[in-house]
Amino acid sequence: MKYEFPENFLWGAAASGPQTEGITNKQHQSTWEHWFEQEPDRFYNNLSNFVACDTYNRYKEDAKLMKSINMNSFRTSIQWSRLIDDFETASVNEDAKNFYRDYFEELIANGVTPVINLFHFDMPMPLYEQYGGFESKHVSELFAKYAKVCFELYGDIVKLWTTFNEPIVTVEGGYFDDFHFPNKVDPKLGIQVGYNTQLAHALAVKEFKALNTGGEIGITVNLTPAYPRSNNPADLKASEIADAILNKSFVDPSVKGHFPQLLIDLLREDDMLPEYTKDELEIISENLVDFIGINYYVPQRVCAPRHLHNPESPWHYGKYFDGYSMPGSRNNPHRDNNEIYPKAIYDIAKTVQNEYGNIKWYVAEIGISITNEDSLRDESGMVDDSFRTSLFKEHMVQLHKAIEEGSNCFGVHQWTFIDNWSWINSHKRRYGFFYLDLETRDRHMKKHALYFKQLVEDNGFEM
Ligand code: IFM
Repeated sequence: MKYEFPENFLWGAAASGPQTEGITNKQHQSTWEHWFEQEPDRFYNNLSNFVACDTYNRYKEDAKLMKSINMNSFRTSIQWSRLIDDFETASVNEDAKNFYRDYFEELIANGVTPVINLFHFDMPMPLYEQYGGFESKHVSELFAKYAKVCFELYGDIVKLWTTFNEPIVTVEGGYFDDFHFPNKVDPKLGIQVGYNTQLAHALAVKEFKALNTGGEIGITVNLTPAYPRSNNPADLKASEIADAILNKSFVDPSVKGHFPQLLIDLLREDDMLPEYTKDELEIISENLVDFIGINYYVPQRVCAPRHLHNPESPWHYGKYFDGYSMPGSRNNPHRDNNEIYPKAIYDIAKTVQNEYGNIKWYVAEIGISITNEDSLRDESGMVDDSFRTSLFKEHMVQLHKAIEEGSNCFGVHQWTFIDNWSWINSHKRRYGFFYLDLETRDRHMKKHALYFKQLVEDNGFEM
């Protein structure tokens, strides 16, 4: 059967500034460079992002590589800590300004539409030192100023923008589960950070709409559909709560203009509501997105909590649900045995269609990780990641079915273009179309990239 996708479908890859650019000519640190200097042992094999893909120096070569595999679009992010010199006034660093313009123009010259994100976990360190980052609403306002500068500088050539990537991860990592700086276990503050992030998002959307540059703006969220273990009411309740907290918390306010009632009730009951004002809620409700980017990696199997929450422990949403490993599930031997469940893409598409007014959306990341790709080389030395190709196809079949049924999906970006540095996992897992040699930083095409090239040429595939 031939699976054909809509005309002008975006086919490409996603990455981010802090994971690719390296620190060449960067004035300010983000929290990531700072944290690495303080605690390098927290990062897999003690590898920093100081060089990463060295994109700052190699973006011209990279734009050609994108073209060579027919990518027609690419998401990366501007680094706040690179572009802005003075965060209060949002004054611009000239070198950074020219770098990003040249980078985006180079993409366009190679037939690649840029999708530009503004914050990918990378709080400028001076803003953390002075204000605690998004712990302060002043930083939400500074974010909107920075966003406005980006729209003014590049709005003529960038037509697709997103404000944040996976905003919930910063909250979980930084304030609940100790895998992002500032490594505070302070859930109430974390919830405030989440709320202030949503406010920053809405303020940025407001700036965007006021400027009227003619493009579209969205937010990128990581969705993990919550599947209950059974129809037992306790399991159903657990999955409903997991969904409200982990999936709807940022999507509902961005698309519908208000936070999910279940989330509000639960936080009120536990005395965990953030500080908010009526005016702020109005800003959130008035500044809605044009589209959503959705990152999908794994499903979430959920059951009722097995144990009572220890009242002496800090509050955690885990008191309402537990993760559950489904007997008989298919798992990825190349990545910590994570579950493989392509149908989740269909389920996500249907949720967007049925619960979010069939808003425009795209798969902003689909990531198929392989930990040890060096063991997969063929006689020519090319990484044979056919495993990635078959899984990719299975996910695309599900997406295709949803599109046939009316889902308003306009593209697919694979995470990622060239294997890149990924936070505390540094270079542990590889996801790219191109293999990154960590000694030379040279890029080598993998077999899946050839499949992708054909897929874009045909705007579909046979299976
Ligand atoms: O590297 C990350 C990315 O920054 C956000 N989504 C998941 C990727 C792989 O872990």
